[in-house]
Amino acid sequence: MDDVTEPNEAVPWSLPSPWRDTRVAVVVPTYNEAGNIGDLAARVLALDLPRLRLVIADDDSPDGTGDLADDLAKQANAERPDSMLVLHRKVKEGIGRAHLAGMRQALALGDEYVVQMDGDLSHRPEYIPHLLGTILASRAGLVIGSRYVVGGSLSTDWGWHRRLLSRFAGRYVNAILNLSVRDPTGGFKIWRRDVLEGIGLDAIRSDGYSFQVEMNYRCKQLGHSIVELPIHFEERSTGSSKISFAVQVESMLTPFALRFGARRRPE
Ligand SMILES: Nc1nc2c(ncn2[C@@H]2O[C@H](COP(=O)(O)OP(=O)(O)OP(=O)(O)O)[C@@H](O)[C@H]2O)c(=O)[nH]1
Ligand SMILES: [Mg+2]
Repeated sequence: MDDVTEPNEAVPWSLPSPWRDTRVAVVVPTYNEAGNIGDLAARVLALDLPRLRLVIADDDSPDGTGDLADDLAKQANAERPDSMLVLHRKVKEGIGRAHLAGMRQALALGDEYVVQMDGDLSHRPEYIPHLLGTILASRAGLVIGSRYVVGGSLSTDWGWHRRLLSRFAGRYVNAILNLSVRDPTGGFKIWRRDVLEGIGLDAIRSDGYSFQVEMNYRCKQLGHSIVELPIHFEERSTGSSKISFAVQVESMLTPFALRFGARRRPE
């Protein structure tokens, strides 16, 4: 199927009660996102979800993202207590480790659903109520904001080589792990708390982007269903990508390790 290139609507839904009162954490790992964090926090906290908590997991960004996030959290918490939290991690350990730290914190605080999203505004915050409504309605273990289901789309700024690579990565992962998910590498997701507890976050090995795939695989192994919701994926407008060569190698090897190697777990 060809990519659909028109952005679909991202009108923030107002969910009906009691859904809008769900305790939901939105975990965002950041490394040098000073140009994005203000807009991101404002858009997340403007959603009509009074019990939403924004959790930033910053790895001591040299551009001061962590300090900016602290200021934003101070303001946010003055308006609505406990609405924003910043984790300051000492070392840059990869997006996977940062997500895990944020998820652990959310679970410890009693949040019932956990959203994970990037901090570069590629993932439109306005889709969060759509993700929450979908997981509540479907009782899936995981809902993925998907670029590759009907109605999903990619920024037209993505060149053909990037589209090809992303499609190849998805096919590669599905071929090895049989996930039957159209966007297995996507990073805009919502989890049910009990599924994260069942997976056991301490057992997750991925540091980088293969975290997404490892988590999907564990979810499926536990017998939970995965639902995909179409999203439009934006190109980042400020800051730069953090994908290193080591992270790309990890992404290539992880599906094998999960299926055949050291990370195999009984079905
Ligand atoms: N805390 C933390 N966050 C990270 C790390 N690496 C990446 N991130 C964040 O993870 C999110 C996704 O990273 P990006 O660099 O945008 O990677 P990407 O979206 O896969 O690639 P692009 O499409 O090129 O932007 C962003 O919010 C980054 O700031 C890391 O080592 N630690
Ligand atoms: Mg990005």
